[in-house]
Amino acid sequence: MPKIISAKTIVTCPGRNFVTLKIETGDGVTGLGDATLNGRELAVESYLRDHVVPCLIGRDAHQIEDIWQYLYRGAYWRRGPVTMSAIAAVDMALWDIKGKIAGLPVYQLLGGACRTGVMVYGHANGETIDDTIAAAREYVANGYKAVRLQTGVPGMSDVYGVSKDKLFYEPADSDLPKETVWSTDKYMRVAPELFAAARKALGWEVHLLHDVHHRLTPIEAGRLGKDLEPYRPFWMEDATPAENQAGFRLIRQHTTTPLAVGEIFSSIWDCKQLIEEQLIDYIRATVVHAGGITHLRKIASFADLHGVRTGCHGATDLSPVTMAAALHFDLSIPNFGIQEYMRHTADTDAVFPHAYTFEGGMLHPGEAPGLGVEIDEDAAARFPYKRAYLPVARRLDGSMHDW
Ligand code: EZ4
Ligand code: CO
Repeated sequence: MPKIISAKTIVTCPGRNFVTLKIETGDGVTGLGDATLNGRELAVESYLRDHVVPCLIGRDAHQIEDIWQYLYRGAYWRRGPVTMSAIAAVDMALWDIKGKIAGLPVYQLLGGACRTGVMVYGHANGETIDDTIAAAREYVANGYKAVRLQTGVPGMSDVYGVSKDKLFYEPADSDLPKETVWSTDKYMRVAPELFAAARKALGWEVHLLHDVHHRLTPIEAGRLGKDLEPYRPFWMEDATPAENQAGFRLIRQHTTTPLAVGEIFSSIWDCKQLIEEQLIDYIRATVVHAGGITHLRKIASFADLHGVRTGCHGATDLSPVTMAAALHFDLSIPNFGIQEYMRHTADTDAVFPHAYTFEGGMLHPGEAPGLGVEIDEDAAARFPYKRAYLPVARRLDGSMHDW
């Protein structure tokens, strides 16, 4: 058996922080897992280093499901983003090892390809509607079939999804959480204007998406969904926080705009009701934050039974290791919907050389055995950890809102 003889964490900041787990077997086969939890990176790193790695030594790397169960049930303290990101990292690394030993890309181990490639969407953003549309045109010119649109809101200085550097939007950009101001009224007026202008300028062939980023109440989300309906968005994302899954019933009663949610979910229990009652159309749970490939497959199978498709989170805080794992998963499941794709910086790509490729609006994980991603540890060491937080949002009267 391929016995696990060592495992270590690697923290690096090639433009942003990443936590990576590297597992090695007695035969010298190595596997990588991403454990990055934006703004709380070191909590997961400690969880792995101090509490998980000692339990892995000597185990059979082939026993992916058993090790998953061991870490999930064995902790006693179940679920939550820290635990599930740590388990995810182990899971990814073990799939990577299994693929390398088999000489097969991971998607082959998951049942083989169900499609020729994975449709992705890019992020177009700008301070004004015109700037956003200009950015979207660039994506379309580069072959993208789907583009997410976010725009500045007049009277608000910082808006989620809008950045000065259009190519590499990175919200975790300050040493302590930046304080931003939020006005639901102003936002609710601009978003439909953006979509009206975008359809006029870009036509109807391209899929257009929008991320509300947890800012609305269910009835407000119903209103916005209705206002966006004439422009046929591919989805409205994270319209309202989803701790209360029943809240989505209210949105559903008011709009036919497709709903996506779940980038912050850590297990199937965060979306069981949403899926069972068909309150959403796309589940956004990801490999790194929802317990790895092993657990995400369960979520996807459950979703498939209820006509819900996947739309995995794929922002820059998910490392190339997660991106590769997501692509193997996306390629292999029947109910794939779309994959988010924010390009990483050149420094990040240099630290994580990878086999996945982009062509004609589609990503493909490549044919390298395992996940098809490596880590250049010398390069990683040149970029030490740098504390970075996501912003917070306050309403005009100073009270806290959801960022
Ligand atoms: O704000 O990943 O859809 N993408 C997003 C992201 C999230 C970040 C938080 O870490 O909502 O931009
Ligand atoms: Co989002």
